[in-house]
Amino acid sequence: MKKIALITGITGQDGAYLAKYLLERNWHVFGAFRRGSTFNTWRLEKLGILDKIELINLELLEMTNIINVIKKIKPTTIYNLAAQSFVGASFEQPIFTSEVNALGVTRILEAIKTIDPKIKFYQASTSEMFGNNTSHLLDENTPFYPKSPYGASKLYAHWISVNYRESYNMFVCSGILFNHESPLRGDEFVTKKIISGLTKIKFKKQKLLKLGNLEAKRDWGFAGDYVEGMFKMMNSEKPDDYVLATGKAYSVRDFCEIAALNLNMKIKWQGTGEKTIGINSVDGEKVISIDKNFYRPAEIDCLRGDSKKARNLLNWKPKTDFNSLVKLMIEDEVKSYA
Ligand code: NAP
Ligand code: G4F
Repeated sequence: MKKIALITGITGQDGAYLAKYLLERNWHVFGAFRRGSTFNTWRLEKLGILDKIELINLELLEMTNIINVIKKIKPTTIYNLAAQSFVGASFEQPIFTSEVNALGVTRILEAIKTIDPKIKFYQASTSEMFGNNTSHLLDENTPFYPKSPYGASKLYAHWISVNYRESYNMFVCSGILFNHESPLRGDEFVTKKIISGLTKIKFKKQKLLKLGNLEAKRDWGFAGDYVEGMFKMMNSEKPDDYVLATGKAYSVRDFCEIAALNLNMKIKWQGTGEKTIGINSVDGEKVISIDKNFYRPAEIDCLRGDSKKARNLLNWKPKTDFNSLVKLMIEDEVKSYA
């Protein structure tokens, strides 16, 4: 009999990659999406899996909806990937972010406990929970100190997940994932914004790319590698929490430089702080400037993870390094201009 997975957040980056991964392993996949005026299917179409998934409406703010969906489809495993996932927006909408990201998780856990506590549950936790803990590589034992409403909401979700595992003996894993990117990344996130902006500039469709803090460093991996880690957690013997990361951190400035090189552009920087500009030294045009609107009220300077627990216990490791990630994102972006 086929195993049944319910993925919340099916219209997002990770939802699409995870669905593809599970379908390739013969899982029956239900994809949950929230009702809106339009249904955003481009990622599922791009991966060629839209017609292979059973789609179902699920809103994390609605307890009854969650209960009915679980009763109806009787999943063996639920991957909770749905969230208000944009850190910047969480400063503008902290209450909505908490309702979805924090209480949404409690709603699902309560529904599982009531309907069938044997249903396995994966929670999409995040390196944002660590906050500005820059002194060393971050792992499962590092204390948390979130610096955004998003990070705080995810920290609640992480602890409530641990709590249900320990209190009710439920199979609950929390994957503490560092930034992971891909051609399916949402337009607002900095990697996709840089790739899309510089490509448009290269093809003369845009003049200038405006960014915020160039010095922030992130541990950027490829989303396709990370969904494999989620699957391995959920199919290991014992439920637990795992960090998934590459162990290397690069700045937003580095990302711009490497992306530009992949487009045969070369960024030369001038000025400092808000006055920084990036010139394409190939033609002398100004292509990058700073816009303070993209600064955050609180920033995390550097996130770099240590995934040795996942490497040792799950035999997971990232296959795509930073340069390959930037290259594959550029190659995909350029296709739309060919
Ligand atoms: P994403 O592309 O922003 O996708 C988020 C998904 O959640 C979308 O399908 C969105 O639906 C859905 N959603 C939002 N609010 C909802 C609600 N109230 N009810 C039901 N669905 C809702 O995010 P992602 O990059 O795939 O990330 C997946 C998960 O991993 C998220 O929980 C994120 O916080 C977490 N995470 C991501 C990273 C990363 O680097 N990507 C790292 C650590 C953790 P719409 O399409 O309708 O907006
Ligand atoms: O791409 P970002 O918006 O990602 P951020 O904030 O690190 O969050 C992502 O990763 C988390 C895991 O650590 C996830 F949990 C979360 O859901 C999301 O997927 O910003 C990365 C860095 C930040 O320091 C930001 O201040 O880039 C800096 N940045 C500089 N200029 C910018 C910009 N970020 C955005 N989005 N836009 C800019 O123009």
